[in-house]
Amino acid sequence: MAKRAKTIITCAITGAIHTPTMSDALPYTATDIAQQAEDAAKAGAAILHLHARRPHDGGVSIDPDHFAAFLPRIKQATNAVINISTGGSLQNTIEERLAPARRFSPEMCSLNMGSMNFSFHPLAKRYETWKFDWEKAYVENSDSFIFRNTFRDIATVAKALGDEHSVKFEHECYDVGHLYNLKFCMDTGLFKAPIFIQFIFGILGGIGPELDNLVFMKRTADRLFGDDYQWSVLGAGGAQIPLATSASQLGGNVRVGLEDSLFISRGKLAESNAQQVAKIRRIVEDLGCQIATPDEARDMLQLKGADRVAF
Ligand code: KMH
Ligand code: ZN
Repeated sequence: MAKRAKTIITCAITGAIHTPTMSDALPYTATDIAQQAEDAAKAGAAILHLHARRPHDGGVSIDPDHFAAFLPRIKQATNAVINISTGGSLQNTIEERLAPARRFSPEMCSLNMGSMNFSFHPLAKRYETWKFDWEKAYVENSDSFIFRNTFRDIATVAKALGDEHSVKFEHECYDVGHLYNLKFCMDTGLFKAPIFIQFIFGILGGIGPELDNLVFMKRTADRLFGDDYQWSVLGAGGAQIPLATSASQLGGNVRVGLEDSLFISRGKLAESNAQQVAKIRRIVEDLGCQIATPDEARDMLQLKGADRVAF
């Protein structure tokens, strides 16, 4: 029997969906983002997917200076692969969204593979009072968000980061059409194998979090990419741990973190990113798989190496 590859755990530390009112655990100061990232890496995350936040009120930020306040600290404290988001606040231009990765030249970046509705406005109904002024309108207005990722945007990111900085992408695919977008881009030479696909389930605007959909996405990717890809699963909210568990059993990698879910179990808020990493690690190991170290993840994804980043 072929030797099973190890499971890469990605942890997405803070993101652009949740707001400080929703959980005291959601980090937004540089110190808290760095500490939670370090703890998540110690718990077993090989890759840290990072957004920045405004330190005074937790607002979503793409200001490179806000990244500068935590990236070197994380690099000093861990060997984890740093993955910088190019999603931004879901509302920025592609040039704005590129700025942090252009400056810091990380080993990895997210790259969203299609334009879509991307909404979390139903969350607003759960809260009567809010910690900060911006939060309520941001969450409510997400019902008008179009997350723009045109073919030209994708090509711009591929050139600016892939060609010029040897960045490897976490190709975020929220629906089956995004796999075909990715295949088209591969056929036109934008990306080289092995690609790393993040199958995303449960975002309002994307495919739902049913196991059938995971199998369908995986089968479609197998057909389109053959052996030339690595894959991982991100389930939003309550789907996070169940879908990650299924993914690891099907030979895939997993993503957890407070960006995607604030919970550790049904109705119970997570205390930290590290708690979610520890939980999925325990499950993956109990079910007979081994987790990948950061260097093993570098090998599996053919990354350029931590010595070639600019922070
Ligand atoms: N929060 C995820 C569902 C990005 O950073 O580019 C999407 C995401 C996008 O991670
Ligand atoms: Zn993200």
